[in-house]
Amino acid sequence: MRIILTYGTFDLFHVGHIRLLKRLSELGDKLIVGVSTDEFNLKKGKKSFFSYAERAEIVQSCRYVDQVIPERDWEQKRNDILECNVDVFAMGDDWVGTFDSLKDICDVVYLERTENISTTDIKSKLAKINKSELDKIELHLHDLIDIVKILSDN
Ligand code: C2G
Repeated sequence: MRIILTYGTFDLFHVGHIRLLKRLSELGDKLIVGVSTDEFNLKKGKKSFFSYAERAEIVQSCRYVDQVIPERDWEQKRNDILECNVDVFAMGDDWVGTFDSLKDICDVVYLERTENISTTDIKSKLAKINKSELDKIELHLHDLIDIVKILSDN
């Protein structure tokens, strides 16, 4: 039984996450995912849209994932690897080199990230859509006000 372990926030679950988890599941027989708790997210400087419970439920529901555990701090990886008999610790390559110190107890691999998608991008695009929609509505409102003024003057 070849066991794979990864960690992440997995907020606003998207194809970048799915493609990584799919590739990780193909590396072994069991994929364990450490999902960052809301408290740990704050330590990472992140505020996720979905709560830990929702993000854990979404990741657990993914066909490629066998088990979800909470990621509460930076230091738990070594202990998790030993306790879960992990063979391969893997992350997206935005983390390349960061966890090489774990190579004494398991293989450490970094897989290519999926280009052009991230939770941060999704959030900023959504924010812009609201803004541009509001701007359009405001423009039409001013047109309506002008028409009402003309009509009331006549
Ligand atoms: N990812 C990816 N492609 C993307 C976006 C993310 O392959 N377009 C990968 C990341 O490289 C990471 C995983 O998906 O391996 C989860 O990404 P995040 O939810 O952003 O997690 P992160 O903030 O990187 O947390 O202790 C490790 C941290 O908890 C990792």
